[in-house]
Amino acid sequence: MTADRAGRLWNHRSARRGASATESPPMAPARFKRLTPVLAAGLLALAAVACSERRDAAPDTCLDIARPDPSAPQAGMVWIPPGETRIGDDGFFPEERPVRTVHVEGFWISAHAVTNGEFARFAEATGYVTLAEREGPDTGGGAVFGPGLHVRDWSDIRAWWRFEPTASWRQPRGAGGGIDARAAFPVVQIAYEDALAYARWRGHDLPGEAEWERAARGGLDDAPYAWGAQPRPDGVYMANHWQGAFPFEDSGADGFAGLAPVGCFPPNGYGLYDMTGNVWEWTKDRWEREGLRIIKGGSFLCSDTYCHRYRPAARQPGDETFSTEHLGFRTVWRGPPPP
Ligand SMILES: [Ca+2]
Repeated sequence: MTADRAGRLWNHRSARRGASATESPPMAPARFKRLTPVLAAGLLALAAVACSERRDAAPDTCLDIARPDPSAPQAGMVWIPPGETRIGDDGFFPEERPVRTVHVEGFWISAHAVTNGEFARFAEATGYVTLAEREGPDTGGGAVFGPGLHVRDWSDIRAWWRFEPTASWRQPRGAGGGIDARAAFPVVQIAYEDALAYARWRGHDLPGEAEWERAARGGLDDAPYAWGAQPRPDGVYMANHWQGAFPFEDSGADGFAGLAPVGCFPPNGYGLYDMTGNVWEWTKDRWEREGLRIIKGGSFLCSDTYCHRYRPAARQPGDETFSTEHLGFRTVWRGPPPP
């Protein structure tokens, strides 16, 4: 069913109210589906060539990642102490305003986004099949990024996204694009219920927005970035985002043109990796409309000139039943504090 699914999923224009221009696909205009197959195939081919060339030079792994074990819910988790925390930012996009202060109880959160290797362990242990892998009128496939040759209308994301009926976490860019040698990369093409299923298998939950943002700030409540006031302190890239003219060319000046393995950039003040950039992450808090959840943190597609959402306060709506190649998740465990 993919034509109907694509049409419905790309037709959430009303949900854009309150959310400003984004590189993300869930709110795409309905006319996206009329993108011709020939043009789409051409754009995808160009993107695939560019990505394969760049990935050869990038590392396959940056962290030692423990095998996930439901009997050890604390493994791989970092304690975030209880306290007051700032939520939001007045300096960027309307949906992040106003800044407010909230109290967050202590909790544990994954040091990094859930990886392909971890999700594979879950799928093997449980036989779980994700929404993108299921055949049906409301399931199957996901959104794939493919840079356009030109952009006439910056509110029309058809120039850089297309619906790919064969995309799933096992092949995030569709048929022919598997995850061999990508066990340490964040799992993507994950719908909300897929993320929740993994979390529950581990005895975990998904974070609320306030929990996620408190964790992402790493103790720097007054800073726009997870590491401080400047996007690139001393010229150093602190997160995987986009450099170059979006959506035409990602120069990969930060070391990665496209997705990076988890943990390749410095951790924040709490010891958490990639809270911003690399992949957006699901939270369990609802957006303003039924069927949408808040996603946080920006992705490898965030450019300073167009999106600039590799920041703790950044937030967008994500369709619960949809998946993309720039959206993953991490889990929380609301167990006892460390001794
Ligand atoms: Ca990058």
